[in-house]
Amino acid sequence: MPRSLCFLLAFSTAVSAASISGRGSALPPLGYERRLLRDALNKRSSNDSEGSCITSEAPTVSAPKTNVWAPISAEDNLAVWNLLHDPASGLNLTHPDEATLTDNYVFWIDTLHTNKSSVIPYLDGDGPVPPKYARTIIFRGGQEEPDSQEFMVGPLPVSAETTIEPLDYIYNGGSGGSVPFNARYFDGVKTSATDPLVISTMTNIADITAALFQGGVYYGSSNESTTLTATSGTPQSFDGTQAFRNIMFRFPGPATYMTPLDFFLLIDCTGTDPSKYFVKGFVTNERFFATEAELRAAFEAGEIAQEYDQTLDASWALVDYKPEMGVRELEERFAPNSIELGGKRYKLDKEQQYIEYMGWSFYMSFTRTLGIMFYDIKFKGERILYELSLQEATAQYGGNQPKAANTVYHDTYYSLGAEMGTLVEGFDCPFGSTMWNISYHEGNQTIVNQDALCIFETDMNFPISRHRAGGGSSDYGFRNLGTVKGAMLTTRAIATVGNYDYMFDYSFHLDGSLELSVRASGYLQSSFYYPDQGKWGPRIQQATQGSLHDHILTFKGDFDIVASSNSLEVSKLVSVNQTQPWFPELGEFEQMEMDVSCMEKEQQFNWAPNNQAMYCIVNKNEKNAWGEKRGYRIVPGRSDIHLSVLNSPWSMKNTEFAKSHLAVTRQHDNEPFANSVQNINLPLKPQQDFMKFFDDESVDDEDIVLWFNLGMHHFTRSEDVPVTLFTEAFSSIVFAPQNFFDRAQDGDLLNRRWIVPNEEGGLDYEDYGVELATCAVSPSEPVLSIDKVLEL
Ligand SMILES: *[C@@H]1O[C@H](CO)[C@@H](O)[C@H](O)[C@H]1NC(C)=O
Ligand SMILES: *[C@@H]1O[C@H](CO)[C@@H](O)[C@H](O)[C@H]1NC(C)=O
Ligand SMILES: *[C@@H]1O[C@H](CO)[C@@H](O)[C@H](O)[C@H]1NC(C)=O
Ligand SMILES: *[C@@H]1O[C@H](CO)[C@@H](O)[C@H](O)[C@H]1NC(C)=O
Ligand SMILES: *[C@@H]1O[C@H](CO)[C@@H](O)[C@H](O)[C@H]1NC(C)=O
Ligand SMILES: *[C@@H]1O[C@H](CO)[C@@H](O)[C@H](O)[C@H]1NC(C)=O
Ligand SMILES: *[C@@H]1O[C@H](CO)[C@@H](O)[C@H](O)[C@H]1NC(C)=O
Ligand SMILES: [Cu+2]
Repeated sequence: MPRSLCFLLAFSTAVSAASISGRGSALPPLGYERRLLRDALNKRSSNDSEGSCITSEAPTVSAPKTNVWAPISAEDNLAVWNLLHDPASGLNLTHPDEATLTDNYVFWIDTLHTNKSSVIPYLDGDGPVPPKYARTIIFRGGQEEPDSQEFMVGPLPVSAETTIEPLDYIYNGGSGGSVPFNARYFDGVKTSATDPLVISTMTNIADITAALFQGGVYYGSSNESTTLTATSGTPQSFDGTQAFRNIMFRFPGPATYMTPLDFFLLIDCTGTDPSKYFVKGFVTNERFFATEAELRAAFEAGEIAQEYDQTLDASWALVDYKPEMGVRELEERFAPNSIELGGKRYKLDKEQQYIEYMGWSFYMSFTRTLGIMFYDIKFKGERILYELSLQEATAQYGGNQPKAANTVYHDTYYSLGAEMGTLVEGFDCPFGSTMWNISYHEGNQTIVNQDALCIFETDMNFPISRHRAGGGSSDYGFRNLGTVKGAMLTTRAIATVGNYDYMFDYSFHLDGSLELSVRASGYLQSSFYYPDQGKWGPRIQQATQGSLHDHILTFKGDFDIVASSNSLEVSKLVSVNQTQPWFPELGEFEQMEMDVSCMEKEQQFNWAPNNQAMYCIVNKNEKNAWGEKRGYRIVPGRSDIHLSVLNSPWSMKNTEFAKSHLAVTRQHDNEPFANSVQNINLPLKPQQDFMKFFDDESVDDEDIVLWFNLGMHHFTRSEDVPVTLFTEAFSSIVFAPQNFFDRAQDGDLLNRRWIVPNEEGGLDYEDYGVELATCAVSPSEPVLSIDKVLEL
């Protein structure tokens, strides 16, 4: 039994190596984690091509085509920046560091998506490589009619042919790439313009805030005597004709989100002239005071005393070790890990950001707003998806106070992709994961987020298939048994946008299915605790309420099942009365059948009640060996929801993509995105109106796009302290072959066992040549010790 012996040996070596080193228990957990992070940052300096299963690099492959979706390079960004700032461009730009409200300056530069119509002839034929373009948003406060205008700049690299043109064609709201001044992103320039009003107002009532909030005063964020922080969310306008800030005050510190106070200042900040900004009022104790005089009168009458003190020290809300919580037996031992014992089984073209794995192949891209994106996803050489990308991360809150009631977030507004940060090997991703950098542009610079994307194959910890069939029996009571090992390749990135860490996993399974999951961890945007406001969430600390909210993650799946012409087939399970002559005694009786049809027109729709319908993207022109239409099924996973509130003024027309579980539209070059990045401040007059995608076009045997939502109704709880847990805050969906093949795609896998009882009463054991790996886990090289991992 050499094989099982080897396995036992490997197992015991790993255990003893970890326990001999004893470093994990000798060091305080925080110090230990820092070492790992430092290690992740320094990356591996040793010889990566060595054979260890932890250090080995993935084999390389050459992408069949140039990655035409790739992000623009640092050189292109700099050249675009210089071109924009060249006086000859006529844009009259000021450097952002010196800009005021009434100057023109660059907000950001990013990569413009490449039109599918120009990609397909290149990808599938001899067409030319499509031209590359940058997109840039320019704030034009220096204009007669101030606005924000987006431009496309290309072709790249910058040459005499390169032009700067308004980027209007992807927006359907009526004003193209122009966003009114009042609705544009509230950057530092715009926020500081409101400082004088906020500071003078809060200074005038410093005696009141100090008395109510344990000495809390606000004289501006840079004043050394200030003891409060000010925060306002979005939207900050309804339609661009007004601008406002509903400011909430909190105690500062790393967990400031968890120490909110019962005090709000509402200001109007419409236009480019700060002298015209004014105070709309104050809110505390669930009462509104239009003027400082009214507030002061109530204060002096003792009417607005605070029932609870907020905690000044928020150490209870840090994600650090809490020894006072006690000890869990054996927990000082190093936790289990997933290791690629047989070496890496996926191939990479790092230059082209192209990956091959077990029949899968795909390209990756990235934008600062949408994060990581996938293109030309094929399985066994046939295209399944042209594009798979996040479109928006929405969160909407509720509460009887200005901040929670007002808050809707679109995280693309905050450049979600740029917030995809460094991952900790061994904790955020398995040891030995391939780590790629993510970079984005800031001004004329390119910022590198090191090791922000990890790629790894893991054991699924359950077989992809197995069966114990009749036939044969042995001394072991055995019957024929077949079992196939489960594994999957995952690409993962975590975006920390303000208070939340969203973890995005795209997992490619051996059977041709593709799973997407999103998990959320991080601080609740909490509210001050009011005993009568339980309907907006529970009390989670002495003066803190966890505010009720929804998270909706909107994705685009541009399916191309073998080719671009696809249909959305709905198979409803219906219960029907029928008779069958061989059951005369039953008369009419109910049974189920499938009612199959294809959707005709573009539409938004929801999962059927009781999940009693199957939705498949099929290619009517492609049949499998049995004459069935080849397709992929959209399999609902966990928590596939839409927004709870459909008619809120704060999300009325700019968040329509989050208001149904699913939607299907025709693919168009001018409808690449569900949302626009500055739409959040335009709920009543959107720059991009998702509803306009539904203009009665046919989706039957056409190039169609499926839009789908993952998410979570966040019923906040004490266990969201210190942070929301990834275990529970979790949503997923699966795309699985549905008659795409003639049989399950596991027969060609060698990592399996076929065990049959033999004549002698023993077992014949077939391993198809795939022996248990010894890899680094051998007596001569106990690589699994923690020390060794730290030194990689
Ligand atoms: C790295 O390892 C490979 C394979 O063992 C070896 O050929 C090469 O010389 C090593 N390079 C260095 C710099 O040690
Ligand atoms: C250029 O912008 C500045 C403000 O930054 C403005 O004062 C000036 O009038 C503008 N020049 C032209 C020609 O528009
Ligand atoms: C992409 O397609 C749109 C719509 O047809 C067109 O207006 C635009 O110029 C195209 N972009 C490029 C870079 O060719
Ligand atoms: C900070 O604010 C206080 C109170 O308004 C003021 O007296 C002081 O001058 C400010 N400090 C600075 C550096 O502006
Ligand atoms: C990531 O970026 C760092 C710093 O720019 C660089 O040293 C490293 O080689 C990069 N890693 C990869 C995998 O490209
Ligand atoms: C970027 O701009 C800054 C000034 O804004 C300048 O000092 C720096 O040299 C520029 N970098 C490059 C690469 O041009
Ligand atoms: C089948 O017939 C029974 C008896 O008439 C009726 O109660 C039931 O609702 C029918 N079922 C369906 C699905 O029509
Ligand atoms: Cu949440």
